Amino acid sequence: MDSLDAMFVVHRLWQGVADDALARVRGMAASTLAGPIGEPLLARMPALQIIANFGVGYDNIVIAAAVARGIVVTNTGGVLDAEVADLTIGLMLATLRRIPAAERFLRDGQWEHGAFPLSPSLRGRRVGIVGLGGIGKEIAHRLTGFAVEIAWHGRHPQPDVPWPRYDSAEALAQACDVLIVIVPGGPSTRHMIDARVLAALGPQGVLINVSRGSVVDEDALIAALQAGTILAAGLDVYAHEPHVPPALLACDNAVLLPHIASGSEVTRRAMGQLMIDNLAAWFKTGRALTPVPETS
Ligand code: NAP
Ligand code: 8YV
Repeated sequence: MDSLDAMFVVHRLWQGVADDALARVRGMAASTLAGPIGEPLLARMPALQIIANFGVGYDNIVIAAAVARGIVVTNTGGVLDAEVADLTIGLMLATLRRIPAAERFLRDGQWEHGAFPLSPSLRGRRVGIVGLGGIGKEIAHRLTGFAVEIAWHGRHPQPDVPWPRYDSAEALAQACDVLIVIVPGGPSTRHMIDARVLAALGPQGVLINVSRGSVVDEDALIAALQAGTILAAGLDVYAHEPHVPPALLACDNAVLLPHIASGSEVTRRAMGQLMIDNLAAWFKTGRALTPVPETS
């Protein structure tokens, strides 16, 4: 905010902005936590040229509405890939080895009375990645150091990738026993991970979701965790953040994080800088640095 204030006249939408001021706004800095940014808001901002999003995902923006108005949308891909991949690996291990439960066990003084129960393991598992983009590839590269088999699903083949591709999330789930989900949110991936995919993952299967809550059918996931259709889940994202359903909170076989995958100081600063650089470049040169494909 300090950097934006130094460069622009900034109106803070959450404090209320008069219609005549809104009508003169030419650039928007947005967060993936704010939304949906669609026609009702854009219609009040006829001078808007660019929306710079703080986040690589931009499902908070109704992209067709922005395209229809000729508005450029930018995101912050790349600068967060390594951070999100690191957290994903941590969440996967925490879920399999039950690290949060083990720590609670120690702090509760239970170790005095006996050892923590043996946990499931990553050893011998095959890990499937749904969405082999910038972050998915960083996850896959980290996994090569863990000596596990890797496979993936995406809509398009990637000839340079050494890992086998499956045609659907369900086929990938059938072939794997850890499923890591890292596709964009939005209508095309809504409930892509449903009861069928979870059944295919199987009773020893572990789901790790760091993408968007909308990608997983949350009710089906809760039912699968309760029934033992899958073994466990590690989640960073939810259908209605920051609300997490009580039934999910009650699942001992779930490790639940509050959407923190990119949430280190250094990475959030890099994301903020790229968002600001996009606004600065646009108003200086008429070109954005990292426009999303729909508006590039
Ligand atoms: P990216 O580089 O654009 O990669 C997305 C990948 O998903 C692509 O390889 C794409 O391949 C695949 N994909 C897209 N739609 C698909 C579909 N319908 N079915 C199957 N595969 C599909 O994006 P990224 O930087 O890796 O980020 C991915 C997402 O992670 C973001 O959009 C965001 O929602 C989420 N994210 C979450 C956090 C967090 O804090 N938890 C942080 C960063 C990102 P094809 O086009 O070939 O299908
Ligand atoms: C952030 C994210 O939590 O980049 C994304 O798509 O979900 C995360 O990096 C988010 O952008 C914070 O607003």
